[in-house]
Amino acid sequence: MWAEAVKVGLEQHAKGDLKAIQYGTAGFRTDAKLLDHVMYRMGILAVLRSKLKQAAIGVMITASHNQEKDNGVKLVDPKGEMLEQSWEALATKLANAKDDELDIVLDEIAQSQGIDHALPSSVFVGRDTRESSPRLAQAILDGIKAVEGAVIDAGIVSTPQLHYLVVCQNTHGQYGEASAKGYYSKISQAFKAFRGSNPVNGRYSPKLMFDGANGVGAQKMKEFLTFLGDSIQMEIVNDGTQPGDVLNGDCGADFVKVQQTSPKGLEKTRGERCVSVDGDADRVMYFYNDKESGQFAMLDGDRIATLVAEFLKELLDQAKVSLNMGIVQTAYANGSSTNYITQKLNVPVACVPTGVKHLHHKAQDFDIGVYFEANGHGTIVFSDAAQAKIRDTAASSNSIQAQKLAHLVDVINQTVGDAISDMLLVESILHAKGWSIEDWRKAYQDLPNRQMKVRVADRNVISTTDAERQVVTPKGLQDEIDALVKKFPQGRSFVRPSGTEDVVRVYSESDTQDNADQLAYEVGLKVHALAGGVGEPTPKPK
Ligand code: NG1
Ligand code: ZN
Repeated sequence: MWAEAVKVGLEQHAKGDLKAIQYGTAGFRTDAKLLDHVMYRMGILAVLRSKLKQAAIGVMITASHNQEKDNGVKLVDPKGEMLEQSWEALATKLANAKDDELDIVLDEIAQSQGIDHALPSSVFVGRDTRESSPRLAQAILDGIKAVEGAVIDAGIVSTPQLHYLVVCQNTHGQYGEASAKGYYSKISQAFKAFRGSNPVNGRYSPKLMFDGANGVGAQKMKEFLTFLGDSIQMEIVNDGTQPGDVLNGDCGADFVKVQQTSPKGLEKTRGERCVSVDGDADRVMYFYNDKESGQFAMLDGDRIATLVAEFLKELLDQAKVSLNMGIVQTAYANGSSTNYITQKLNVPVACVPTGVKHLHHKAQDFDIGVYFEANGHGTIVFSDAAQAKIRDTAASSNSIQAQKLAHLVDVINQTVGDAISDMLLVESILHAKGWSIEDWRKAYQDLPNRQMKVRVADRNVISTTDAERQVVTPKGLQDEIDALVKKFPQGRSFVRPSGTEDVVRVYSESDTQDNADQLAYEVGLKVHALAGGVGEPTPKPK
């Protein structure tokens, strides 16, 4: 039944002999030139998914922190989660089907899933600021149109805004109004209500510097500021409006995290609280350069998770609301943060494989699940019962703490990690505590660490277990890593294939930066030797 429907679009969006592509950690992601047919097909798949779920589905066009020339697409499920795993395989199958077999593969999917074509559908389409995004959005719209799906074109939005829209639509406005204005109003009102009328408190000042990665985050932050009024005093750099501005070019959350240095435009700041977001504004990184020494210091996702969990715990105790809370991390979490959580906070902590879907899922095991990747992607999810308990206590008692908790719940975008909402959450807590960014950093000292990439012929030769902390194949590699780790004080290291880039990632920690660098280097050499390294191994650290 699909042959006629997809024929017209197929001529325009043919795959031809382009090589196979895989739905990875964050959807399909590669050079934008290779994605047109994938977009067309994902438009069709989103319609099928919407019919199956009888709910709105989201499609976001972005390659997040990747370079400008890349792009990508990810599907958002009805409750704001990432696409269900079994459908990732269907997405991969559909994206790689030969042009003249597309109708057959579509039939197979529809039949195996029991999709009723007569049912209505609704697909939200959003895109980032990449030059290739409008063209790729058009391919998605063509796919949706080919199978007569209904589309809501959200235009340029951050990834978390798109997730928010989908959830608002599917909860019939219960989560909020399904519009950009609804998003800004809900969060900014809660932020102002939590904070009260005085933007200054103790050593906290409302002034901060914002690095927009020359992407959608800068645009959306500007819109947000019109709702926030004078509750925040912000200077935005890397807003993408200057000649020579390059998306994620020497700026943005990933640059700051991996390079462990200030982004372009903020190198000369001294003592100011600075924030970087990534190319689709779902990651946030705090940092500052010391007032006197100029020394760079970073506060990443682990720091946000511990700050938030500690504060929520205090508020819950004071409000006498009993709810269980847990923190979810990945193997990239700094060892010091994990120690701090277990020894000082006394909060249960779980470790899951990389990728938001794993974190989000695990976080739902708790009444309040705080999940963050070290790279600054994360949020807090509250069970329905937890939200009801907080709201009931706020309404029925005079507890200011319970009311504060209720406001905080609305500052948080629970649908997915959201750089701007997370930032406002951190700002709320620092304000409440009267803390400067230096005060925040005193909680614990990060272990020096290093992230590195190794190129190999086929990254899938590396398989892992134990939340990616142990290598299974190639045989012998884990023994080599264990032997190296033993040589370094407080050493820890693991390797895994990236789900978004064609590389193997190496992570290491040790007592000093030199040791962390050396450990990563030596582990990298073993990966290169045992897992089919391509080209020269990474040079020795200086
Ligand atoms: P990969 O390329 O699979 O490591 C990266 C991040 C993930 C996640 C995805 C999606 C690291 C080490 N990895 O995945 O945490 O954010 O991108 O954007 O930060
Ligand atoms: Zn991102």
